[in-house]
Amino acid sequence: MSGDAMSKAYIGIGSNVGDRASFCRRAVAALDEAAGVSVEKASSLYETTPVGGPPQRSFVNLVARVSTGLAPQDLLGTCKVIERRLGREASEIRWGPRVIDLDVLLYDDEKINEPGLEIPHPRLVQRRFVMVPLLEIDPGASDPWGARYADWVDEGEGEVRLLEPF
Ligand code: PH2
Ligand code: MG
Ligand code: MG
Repeated sequence: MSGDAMSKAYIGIGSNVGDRASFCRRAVAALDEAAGVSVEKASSLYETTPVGGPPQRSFVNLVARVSTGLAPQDLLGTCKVIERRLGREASEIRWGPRVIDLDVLLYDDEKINEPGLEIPHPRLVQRRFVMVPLLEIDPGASDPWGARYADWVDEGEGEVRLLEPF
């Protein structure tokens, strides 16, 4: 799509059911294969304590940076299709166990507040399982108002430990 304006987005990926790392890697591969999306960079995989929800197994999390020609709502739709393809069931407890979860965290410098889609992701800064991998791939990442995420990483909740390189 040379010449077309591509957008840059960050996708948060997590799993805490079954072979968690494998689900995460399959999600990255599926993103890269999706029409209009290419994965530019993926963080390491982290094992993270659950934040919110019922008592549950620890998660494996990572963040991927993508280049995309899709509009934000279409990128979200692609994420939902991948979740279903990897076996995610529709009716789940909020913040409960899931085989795979893909969240659009940031999309260029856009600020979006629509039903089902809020960008930047509203809980990004409170979650170390998002902030740590995001800052690994882009230490200078900032929000659409210009605040640097590196200045906020200590505000987050939960423990994060490096599991394996991508
Ligand atoms: N996702 C949630 C709720 N809590 N905790 C961790 N550590 N990792 C997650 O991906 C996660 C969570 C809701 O999507
Ligand atoms: Mg989520
Ligand atoms: Mg989600």
